[in-house]
Formats: sequence, C-alpha cells, structure tokens
Amino acid sequence: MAARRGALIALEGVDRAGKSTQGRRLVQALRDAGHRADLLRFPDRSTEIGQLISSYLGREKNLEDHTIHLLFSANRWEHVPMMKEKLHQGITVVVDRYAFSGVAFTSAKGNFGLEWCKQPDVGLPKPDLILFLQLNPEAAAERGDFGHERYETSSFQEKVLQSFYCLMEDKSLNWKTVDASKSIEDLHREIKSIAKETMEEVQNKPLGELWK
Ligand code: T5A
Ligand code: NA
Repeated sequence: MAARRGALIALEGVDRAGKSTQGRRLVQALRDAGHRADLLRFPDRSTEIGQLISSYLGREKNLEDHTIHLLFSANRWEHVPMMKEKLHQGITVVVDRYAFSGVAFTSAKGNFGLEWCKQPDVGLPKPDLILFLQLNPEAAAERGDFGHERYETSSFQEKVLQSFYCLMEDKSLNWKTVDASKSIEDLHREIKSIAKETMEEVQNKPLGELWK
C-alpha cells in the first residue's frame, strides 16, 4: 500500500479576516495532536521574488500590473517541489493565501479577465480544502487600521470579495466558508475539525492539479 499523503489546505479571505492567526493555530494544534504539519505563507517575502513583491506592496517599488501578477504566481511555483515532497511524505501543508488571492486581487483592478488571471497558476498542487474566512470589509477594516500597503482600502477589498465569490462558483474545488467574525478560539475549533476530516478523506487519494 502506498504511503499516506498529507492534505493541502488553503486559507483565503479578504485582508484582516484572520488567515495568519488561524494558520498558525491550526498547524500548532495538528502538531500537538501528533500529526505532521507545516505552514507556508504567500507571498513568501523571504525569497528574491518575494522581496520584489514586498517592496511593491510597501509602495517602495512600482511594477506594471501584469508583471506583479506573474511574480506572485512565480513565488508560488518556486515552492512547488518542496510542497509536493512534504505532501508525499505525509506532511499536511497549510497555505496562508494561495492562487485564489492572486486571481482575486489582480482581477479587482479591472481590465483583467478571470481566465487570464488564472492561467499562470494552472497546474499548481490543487488544495484538498479551501477555507474561506468570510468577513465583511467594514468589519475587517475595524480590526486595527488598514496600514499603508497597497490594496488596503475598503473599496478595493469589496471588489476583491466579489472576485472571490466568482471563484467559489467552481464546484470542482472544495470550498468551505467559515464565519470569521467569530472569536479566534471558536473559529479555530471549527477549522481544526474541518481540516482533520479532510486529512482523513484524502490520505489515500492522489494530489490534484489546480484548474486542470
Ligand atoms: N496578494 C497576495 C496578491 O495581490 N496576490 C497574491 O497572489 C497574494 C498571495 C499581502 C497582500 O498581497 C496581496 C493580498 C494582500 O493585500 P499578506 O502578507 O498575506 O498579503 O497580508 P497581511 O497584511 O499579512 O495579512 P492580512 O491583512 O490578510 O490579515 P490576516 O492574515 O487575514 O489576519 P491576521 O490573522 O493577521 O489578523 C489581523 C488582525 O485581526 C485580529 C488579529 O489579532 C490581528 O490584529 N484577529 C481577530 N480579531 C477578532 N476576532 C477574530 N476572530 C480575529 N482573528 C484575527
Ligand atoms: Na496575513
């Protein structure tokens, strides 16, 4: 019998929905329960590509809109060999944002079709579960002021949310919406239980390819 693989679990949602908080909590809880689990965060600002992205987000650098879209995607692809290795070794990989953020944010700029935005990420490891942390942009803005990074305005976030809703119509993906206005602890318990169910379900199934 082939070795059991880990699950690929993506956390998505608008800015301030609590993705990073829940990602950290989830990986810690899985480890405490004896599972092997690792957290990855996109963008990963530590690589050369990630540093370019970070200076774009921090408004130190301007990049043309298609160019930055492709850099966000490249920042995911550069981690794919390591992600696949972990998953096949039985390690569950939790990703804090993934290709869906990539598509939702660029398409919210207007002048970008969803299909064009998806292309560079076609074939990435397909998440077994995408947890969408649902929070209205006004509530999100109240969680500490939006900073000065690009995209951190309520009107832009509203467009991002609409793009996410379009992506969620794709029933070939396992989207689960959770109410991110709950307390950190309640949300954590809900997420942990959905994640564990998914890990059980997919352990003997092949890893898929996104949007293929
Ligand atoms: N982007 C990203 C693209 O344009 N294309 C791409 O391909 C990708 C991957 C940076 C930007 O890049 C864009 C999207 C973003 O605009 P980032 O580095 O992930 O992305 O952004 P961050 O600013 O680090 O994170 P977010 O703003 O998205 O916040 P999170 O992770 O959703 O929220 P979190 O956990 O940091 O919590 C925010 C605050 O709320 C509190 C926390 O304590 C914290 O203060 N909080 C709660 N308060 C009350 N109740 C709860 N349940 C709470 N949960 C958290
Ligand atoms: Na975050």
